Amino acid sequence: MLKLYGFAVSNYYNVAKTALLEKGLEFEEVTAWTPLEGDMLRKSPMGKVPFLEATEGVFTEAQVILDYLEELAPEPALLPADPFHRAKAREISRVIELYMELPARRVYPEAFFGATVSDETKKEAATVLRRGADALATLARFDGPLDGQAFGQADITAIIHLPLLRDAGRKILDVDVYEQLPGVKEYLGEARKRDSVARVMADQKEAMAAFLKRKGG
Ligand SMILES: N[C@@H](CCC(=O)N[C@@H](CS)C(=O)NCC(=O)O)C(=O)O
Repeated sequence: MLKLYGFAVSNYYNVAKTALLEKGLEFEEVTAWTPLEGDMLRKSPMGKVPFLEATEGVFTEAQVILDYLEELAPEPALLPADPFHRAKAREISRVIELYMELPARRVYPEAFFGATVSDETKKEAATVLRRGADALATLARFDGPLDGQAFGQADITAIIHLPLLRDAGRKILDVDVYEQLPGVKEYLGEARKRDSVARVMADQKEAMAAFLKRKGG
């Protein structure tokens, strides 16, 4: 059986978990806290979660996991059938990860863990985040599936990452990406009704207490 390693507070872990649930695949969740050590670090050499263990071995990176699942279990599809629309769906996911989640992540230590981030970092992060949100507003629609096709990878990426990065942006950078994304609140409200998303969010809420305890919160 597939084993998903990580913890249910991690947004990247939750991207992979939502895809597994959407696919209806059987999988086991194995808690792996960061910083990873020993055998866990050998399985995920960059020290990050999630990582997935299949019968043949282990691999890392949420997007790689999504693409593996798509090949392993093509139905229900989480990417459009034709190459062009697949590329457009992946483009949305990449923009969210590279130009929204990653810059916002630079200020997570201050937003969520009581640390301090330099003004220079904040300035850089705010610039990229604003551009990323503008790009997403251009590429995606919020009145149904983001790519205008069917619910899939791009939606999962958005549903899991946007609320967290928006929180950090609002708190620390004075950037509210939702103001740049008309219709996003209604879109996310609808998305939360999906069984997969509802389960992931409920599990995340439950896991938060254990997470904060570890962080000393
Ligand atoms: N590019 C990675 C990012 C994963 C990631 O940043 N995970 C965080 C938890 S949300 C983590 O493991 N952080 C620990 C670290 O970076 O040392 C992916 O897509 O899976």
